Amino acid sequence: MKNKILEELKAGKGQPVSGEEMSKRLGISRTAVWKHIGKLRNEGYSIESQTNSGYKLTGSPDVMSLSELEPFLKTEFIGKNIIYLDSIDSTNIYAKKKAEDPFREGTVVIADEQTVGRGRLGRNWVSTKGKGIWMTIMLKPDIQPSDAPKLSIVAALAVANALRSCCRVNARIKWPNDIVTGGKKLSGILTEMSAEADEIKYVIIGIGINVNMEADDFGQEVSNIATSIRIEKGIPVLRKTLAASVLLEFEKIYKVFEKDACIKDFLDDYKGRSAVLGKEIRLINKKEEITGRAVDISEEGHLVIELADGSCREVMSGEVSVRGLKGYI
Ligand code: BT5
Repeated sequence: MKNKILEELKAGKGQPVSGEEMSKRLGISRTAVWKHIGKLRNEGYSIESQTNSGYKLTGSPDVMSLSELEPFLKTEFIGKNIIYLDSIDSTNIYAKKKAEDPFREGTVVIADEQTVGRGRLGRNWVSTKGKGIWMTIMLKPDIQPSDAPKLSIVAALAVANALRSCCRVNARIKWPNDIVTGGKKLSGILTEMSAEADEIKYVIIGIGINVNMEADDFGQEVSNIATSIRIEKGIPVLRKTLAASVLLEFEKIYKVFEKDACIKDFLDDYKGRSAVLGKEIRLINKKEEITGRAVDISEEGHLVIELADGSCREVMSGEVSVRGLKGYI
């Protein structure tokens, strides 16, 4: 009912909406209308009450529910179904449970806070309430399971593009899918899949973006390597416009990718945003540690490293650090 009242107020387009008319239209008492108005105010909506003329919506909070995102969302199917949660352990954990049953392609789970946000390999992801975009896109692409990791490339490029166009942040991609600026991490992506033989049951793509976090929010250890848009730009940013822009960028690139599971058509864009190409790097993965120069990214999404002896190695996974003034960071 609260959401219906909100719709009524929004339909007023800045003009007062009479409490009596809302109560008639919605079949509830005027006292009930007034109580729901109170709840909306508690959620951060600014609503003026005007004797005789009714209630006027004068401001909306930066909430990423469907009704708040919709006016900004220009997509065809990504985010057309949004599950908005005030607080959850992890949007990826939630999405995985949801994906066990049939779901609408492009459903997006968004939380205002994650209490157990997850990174890769069981690592922790700091997800402070109200200060970031913590969301998971749910997909069932018609591609081979072996091609699914390329979706992280799709997501990383989408996030980097959105950060640039929406916030004018010089966002670069640290292969394969960290988004960094000035050597610090602004966003991370966690892609997970469930598949049987050669069929994908679902892929979920978790995206975390530090939007309005301040240094204290990260905790001591993470604050050395992390940053936010607010820290970089010095001003707060509206999360819903950025979230809508990420989803639109994602949809554009995903539509190209889905045709033949190929990243060729946007690989040059990805390379153009790279934070590692041309740099001396160190790569550590489960099997080995390699130092050399990052020279290319293949159509498989692998990183090509030129070793000291001039030979090249192609690697599928690993943590990259870039050689800087203070060794590798
Ligand atoms: C990632 O892991 O970068 C993937 C992060 C994915 C987060 C999203 S949020 C929505 C969805 N739901 C989830 O539960 N997860 C996804 P990784 O490369 O393993 O990086 C993790 C490391 O980054 C940690 O060990 C910390 O050192 C650091 N870190 C933790 N929180 C951070 C933050 N908010 N910003 C930057 N770095 C952070």
